[in-house]
Amino acid sequence: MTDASAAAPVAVVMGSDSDYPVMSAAVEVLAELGVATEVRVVSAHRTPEDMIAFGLGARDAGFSVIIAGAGGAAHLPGMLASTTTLPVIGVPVALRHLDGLDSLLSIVQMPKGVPVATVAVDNARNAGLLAARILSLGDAALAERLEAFRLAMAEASRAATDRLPGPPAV
Ligand code: RP5
Repeated sequence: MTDASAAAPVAVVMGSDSDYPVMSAAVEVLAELGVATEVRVVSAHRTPEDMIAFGLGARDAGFSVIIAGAGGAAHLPGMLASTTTLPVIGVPVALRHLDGLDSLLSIVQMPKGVPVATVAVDNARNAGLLAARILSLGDAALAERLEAFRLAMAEASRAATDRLPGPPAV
């Protein structure tokens, strides 16, 4: 799936199409913020040559940030980070076993020199928001949209008090 209308600044890649139900949250929040994405499956294990080619070419392809999600032996984010100097945000995808702890540790425990900014298990929405924050460093309009997003979230949080059930009568 590709947004071919403009060079997308964010690549959202994942090890398998089975990751998409989690990874779609990154695509959605970036769309809410007016940021185009290019989405593709690139597997560190099933298509390693494609993964390396993608990482090596990512900057020249016009991407500014890569969001990479994978589950289990989740090597994709780290391997991409080893092939590019673009910022890579890793999303640990929880699989049926081990509750995503395997994915989390596979992504977060990178060696010195090869950083991956890792979000919480299955929290692709935060990966999208972090990518937007990085892009906003050079995009004042996006920074304004992020601020509006932050204020709306605060308002929604305050309004949540009104939805709490009252205390029982004493
Ligand atoms: C990982 O293996 C993928 O990122 C996915 O989370 C996991 C399982 O992939 P499938 O067997 O569902 O294709 O590489």
